[in-house]
Amino acid sequence: MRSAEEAVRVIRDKLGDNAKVISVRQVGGEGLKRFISSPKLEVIAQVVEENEEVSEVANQIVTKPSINPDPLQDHPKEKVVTDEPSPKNEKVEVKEADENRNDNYKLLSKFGFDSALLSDIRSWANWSKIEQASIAEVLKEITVGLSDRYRSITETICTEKVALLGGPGVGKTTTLCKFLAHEVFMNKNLPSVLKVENGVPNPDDALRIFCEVVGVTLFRESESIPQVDENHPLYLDFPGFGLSEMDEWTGANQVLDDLGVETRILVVNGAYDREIIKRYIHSSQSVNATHIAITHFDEMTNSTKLWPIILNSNLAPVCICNGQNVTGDFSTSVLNQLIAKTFPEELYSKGFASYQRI
Ligand SMILES: Nc1nc2c(ncn2[C@@H]2O[C@H](COP(=O)(O)OP(=O)(O)O)[C@@H](O)[C@H]2O)c(=O)[nH]1
Ligand SMILES: [Mg+2]
Repeated sequence: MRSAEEAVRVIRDKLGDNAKVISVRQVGGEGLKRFISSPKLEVIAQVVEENEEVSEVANQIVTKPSINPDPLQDHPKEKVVTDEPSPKNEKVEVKEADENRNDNYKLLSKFGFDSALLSDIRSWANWSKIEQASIAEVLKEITVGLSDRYRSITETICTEKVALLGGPGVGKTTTLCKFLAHEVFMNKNLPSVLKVENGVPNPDDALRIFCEVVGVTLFRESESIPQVDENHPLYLDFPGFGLSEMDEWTGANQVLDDLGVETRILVVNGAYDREIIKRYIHSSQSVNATHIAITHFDEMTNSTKLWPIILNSNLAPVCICNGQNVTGDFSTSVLNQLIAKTFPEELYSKGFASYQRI
């Protein structure tokens, strides 16, 4: 694709008018490569579904209890809301008993809740309670359920030698710089960086400049790295590995074994499609990845897609990256970040409003 406009047109053709482009950026063609290869565009798009209907449904749900004419009626908050355009439809009352079920399921999926997460939640022991609960209850039960499950993931502390690994352009070097800033400014440590090429070119202009700015030495030869200890951690920057280039992953595994690097963080771009992320997680087994870092969280409308990925990856979540700013946009409170982006703002305020009326 030659231009952003062309990219948008191709996406519209492929995904329809509901596709929303969330980022377009030039990949490849850095430094000298610029002269020998034409730049490529990476486009991340999202298919937005029936947004207007979503807010309509939410409005219906919340306003119903307050206009309920019959205060004796059980659980006004369990009113049915279907896809039908007319909420005043008389038949609603009659259908209520049957159609309560799945209501919250429908509501959550309309709000862009990830389908894999929804089917996980459906298998929870308290699903029968959740599916008929008020919005406030739903938010609470799901938040508690997800937090409990998150806390049961075995947490592994990062060791003194940390490698950032993953596909090209996912934000490995940026994340590494965020760790460096954290080490230097927060932990008052003196880290160093080893840049590994291992047959694949790994341009480092930005990394070199950043290291200079924060006073960190950048090494290119593993022979020259100094003593590594708790206060002198080592961060390793790798080139990106292709999804199917298994020799790149296993090659890196060998390098990491030789250097005694235990913490092997798989960096994934959270805005990528779920299947691609899963394939990266799968490939990362060849490099014995131990942790996972999520980048481009700022470009995600919600975090629901990430829950099943994180809960089932067998990798310890280590950080969330929220943008390009290397001295900020970084959080190791992964649980908080995930929770804060699980429900759309709108649903929170609706939930809060309905909670106030109880
Ligand atoms: N919006 C956003 N951009 C990011 C984030 N992390 C990295 N980037 C950008 O993604 C691009 C590729 O990052 P880089 O660290 O060079 O990727 P690498 O090839 O994996 O080392 C750069 O333009 C970064 O500024 C993030 O969390 N959010
Ligand atoms: Mg890089």
